Amino acid sequence: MLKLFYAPGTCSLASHIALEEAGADYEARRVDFSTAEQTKPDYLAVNPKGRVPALLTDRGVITETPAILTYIAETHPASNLAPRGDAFAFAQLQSFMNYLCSMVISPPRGIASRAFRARFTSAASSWVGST
Ligand SMILES: N[C@@H](CCC(=O)N[C@@H](CS)C(=O)NCC(=O)O)C(=O)O
Repeated sequence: MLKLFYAPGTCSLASHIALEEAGADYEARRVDFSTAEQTKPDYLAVNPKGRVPALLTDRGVITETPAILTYIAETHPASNLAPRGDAFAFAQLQSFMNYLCSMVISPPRGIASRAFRARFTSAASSWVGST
């Protein structure tokens, strides 16, 4: 069974949603940021980067949200979470996920910035409109 290491109010929500949408057989394991559990040896053994999300699979741990989302989509094809057999559409999906991860949640230009929010809204609208 898959095990998702997550913390409330973080980017791990995307992986959590994808697991639910896929109807995956998984267990959610909360990482307690209030005690800095992500910095403790037990969690660093799961993800040495000390961050969530991390997805434990039968072949090992996957980190980085785009990689986790792609894995969930590929292992649950019936859920149609990602386009299959269409290289361009798949690249567009990768493009958007990587944009979200590298720009939107990364300070100081991240979503907290008012100027960035306006640009993000415009970029997201055009992406959604193109699918
Ligand atoms: N590039 C990673 C980012 C992971 C990340 O930064 N996670 C944050 C929560 S959104 C975290 O775990 N922070 C822990 C900390 O700051 O100590 C991804 O895409 O999954």
